[in-house]
Amino acid sequence: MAMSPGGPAPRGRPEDVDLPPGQYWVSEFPALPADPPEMTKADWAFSLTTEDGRIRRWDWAAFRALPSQRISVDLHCVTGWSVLASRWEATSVHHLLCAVGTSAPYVVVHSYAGHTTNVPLEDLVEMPAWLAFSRDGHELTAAEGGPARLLVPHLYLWKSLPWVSGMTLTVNDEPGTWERRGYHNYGDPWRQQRFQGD
Ligand SMILES: Nc1nc2c(c(=O)[nH]1)N[C@H]1C(S)=C(S)[C@@H](COP(=O)(O)O)O[C@H]1N2
Ligand SMILES: [Mo]
Repeated sequence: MAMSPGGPAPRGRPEDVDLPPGQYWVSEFPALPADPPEMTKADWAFSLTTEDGRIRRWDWAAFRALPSQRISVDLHCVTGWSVLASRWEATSVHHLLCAVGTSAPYVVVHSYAGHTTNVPLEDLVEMPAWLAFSRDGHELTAAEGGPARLLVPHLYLWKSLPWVSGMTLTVNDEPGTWERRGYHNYGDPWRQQRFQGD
């Protein structure tokens, strides 16, 4: 691909890709909130807590030693915009979950911003879900949700927590920050599950 002096050429709208109902295409990610938590890689860790209180922890070096892949994903924000074919480098959440034994059906995801979101375990195991640390060839900045952010491309983007800090496996489904504010508990963009009752 030709590079313009200022960086990669702007992405065009990929042809033959449908958008979920009610979504519009944007070429670039709108900015996240301006006050990202400052988390250096030296202090960063991802903690996985099982339903019976066992904790498995990866510091940055251990996390980056896991296999990773270059992926291209379509992401759909509940506010209406979609970015298609965004390019990330990421580790499969499945790799992390495989490190612990669990029969818990739900997951609460935590972020360094103090927010949480809930996702069925099956969605993180059966569907591709990722911890991403790089986008468009550069390491994620704090403004982009780094050092690492979750990507759950088949659900609305609020489920893909920026500044991810860990996950807790739970026996009961526990609504997270946005779900308690009235966003849909599951959030399937193809079924327009934006808010409770949709
Ligand atoms: N700190 C923080 N802010 C965030 C997010 C987040 O994960 N962490 N998600 C964004 C996304 S994807 C959405 S859709 C909105 C939803 O919250 P709102 O109803 O306050 O706009 O929050 C945005 N702000
Ligand atoms: Mo969003």
